[in-house]
Amino acid sequence: MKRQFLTVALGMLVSTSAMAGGTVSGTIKYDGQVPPMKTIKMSADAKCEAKHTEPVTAEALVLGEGNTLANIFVRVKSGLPEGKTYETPAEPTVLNQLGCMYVPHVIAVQKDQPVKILNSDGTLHNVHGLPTKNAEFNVAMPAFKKEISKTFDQVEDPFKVKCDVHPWMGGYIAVMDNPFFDVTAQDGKFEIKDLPAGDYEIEFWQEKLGTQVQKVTVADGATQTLDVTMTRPETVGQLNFIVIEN
Ligand SMILES: [Cu+2]
Repeated sequence: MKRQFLTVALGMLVSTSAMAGGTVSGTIKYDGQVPPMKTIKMSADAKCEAKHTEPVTAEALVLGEGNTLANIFVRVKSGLPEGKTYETPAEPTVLNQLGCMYVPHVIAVQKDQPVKILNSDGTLHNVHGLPTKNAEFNVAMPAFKKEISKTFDQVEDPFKVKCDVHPWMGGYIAVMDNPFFDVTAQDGKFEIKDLPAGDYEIEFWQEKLGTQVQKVTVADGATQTLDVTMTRPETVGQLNFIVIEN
């Protein structure tokens, strides 16, 4: 009798965990003419220049094989349960200054989650964040200052981070109040896990291509594929698209 009860209890446990939410995943590609990216000249700082053996190009549009899109911030725009709050991860997200570039170029964190900003270059950087909802910040990181930590207490769309020493340096930080987001690497792949079953709008953001929204229905225990193509909006002129002054 006791044994039978245990079997039933275990069975329920397994089915509950298998049913806990669904996944949305897919690949984001670029469609359209690929504009040439401007080469960044780092001769103003010998330490920056020395970090690179290959020419460095602007990151306004970073493509992988088959025109997959890097640096796409993917998030749930609508559909999450109203009023639910989510735990803040204690683990920091890292933003490195490496070869006088921001690595990764785009990051996303949850509210109050630490962003560990590293200086791996042995040269002076100046991290200048330009949020509009969070407080603006401007922190000098001399060669000896290898690490600082920042947190953001307001949800905010991706905002620019720049370096006042190296004008070509630019990156983005987005702040979320839930864990349902991702940022693509060069393979263009994203995955948002553990979504409660329901209907959602998923938003895709790229710094020059703008945003795109797709609808998706998520079922418990299932993966829904959402392959997305982004292209240059009419309003972005071809030249504007590629010009990054340095
Ligand atoms: Cu710098």
